[in-house]
Amino acid sequence: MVVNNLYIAELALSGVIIATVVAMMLTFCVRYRSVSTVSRSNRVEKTWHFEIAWTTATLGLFLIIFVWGAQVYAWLYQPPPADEEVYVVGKQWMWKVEHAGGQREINAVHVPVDKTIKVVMASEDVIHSFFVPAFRIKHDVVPGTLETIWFKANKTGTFRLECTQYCGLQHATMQGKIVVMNAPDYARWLTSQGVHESLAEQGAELFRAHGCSGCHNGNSTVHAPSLVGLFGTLVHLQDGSVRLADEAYIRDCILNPRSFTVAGYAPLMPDFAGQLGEDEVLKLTAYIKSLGRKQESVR
Ligand code: HEC
Ligand SMILES: [Cu+2]
Repeated sequence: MVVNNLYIAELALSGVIIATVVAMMLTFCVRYRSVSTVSRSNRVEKTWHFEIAWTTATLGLFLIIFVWGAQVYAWLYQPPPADEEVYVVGKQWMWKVEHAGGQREINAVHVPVDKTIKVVMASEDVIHSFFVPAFRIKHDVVPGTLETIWFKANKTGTFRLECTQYCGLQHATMQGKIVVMNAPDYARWLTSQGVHESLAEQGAELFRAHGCSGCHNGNSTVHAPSLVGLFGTLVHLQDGSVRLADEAYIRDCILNPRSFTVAGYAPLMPDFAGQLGEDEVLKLTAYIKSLGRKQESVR
């Protein structure tokens, strides 16, 4: 495994260095102890050549580790295209999990084996951290943003999920499990949950209930952008910058619309902070994602 190799290499390198230093220390302690009679003449003067050589050698070694580590980091934090998405909201002191099909669970995440799973995470209160030791993934869940992480489990079983950010009195009990199942078992599990509405459908209802549709579907009096096909495109903002319309962007549009305006529109988007919880925002996001591709004529 990618992370393990790096870890073992670092451990081995540190081991070699510690062993060398300790071995030399012990040898010299014994050899030159005060009662020993070995010759102390013939002292070696330190030379610049030697200093420079060992400094560059160790620097080189550690730079290799650095570049390697940076590569692993980039790999970990750039999710490949996901087969499945799971939405996780951390709150004191539990993990609330929702699947795209609308299935909900608490402190457990059921996923299929050998599939790339993208986890979209939000916090309702304080900083939590989503840690699955067996998968070598850990990511802070910070209030006010959406974080994503991914994994691909290559065997079935149950793995521990922990919160590793001290988040209050019951932090130690904020534990859960990741249940990795084979495809048929997973399909059976999904249907056994008895859900009638997918996340996107629930989002569509919120979209009507909170009046979003009043402005955002074509025939309204307010000039608001169509959200059809918005997801995954680049949005030009009034201040000239460009943002990728991902989960975090949509969240900002809903909860923090005052901080930016879409180019070509008046800043009329109301602020929904305090009215919509993180899981509702995730549902709206799922709905907006489900809206398919934008036709060029809409804008
Ligand atoms: C009063 C009308 C109005 C309502 C209600 C409204 N919006 Fe908006 N929305 C706008 C306008 C105008 C913009 C573009 C200007 C801006 O960014 O402020 C916008 C921008 C957006 C964008 C960014 C679109 C893009 O092309 O990048 C998203 C996403 C969005 N709104 C989602 C929502 C959701 C979800 C709701 C309901 C919870 C909602 N809006 C309710 C008027 C509205
Ligand atoms: Cu926590």
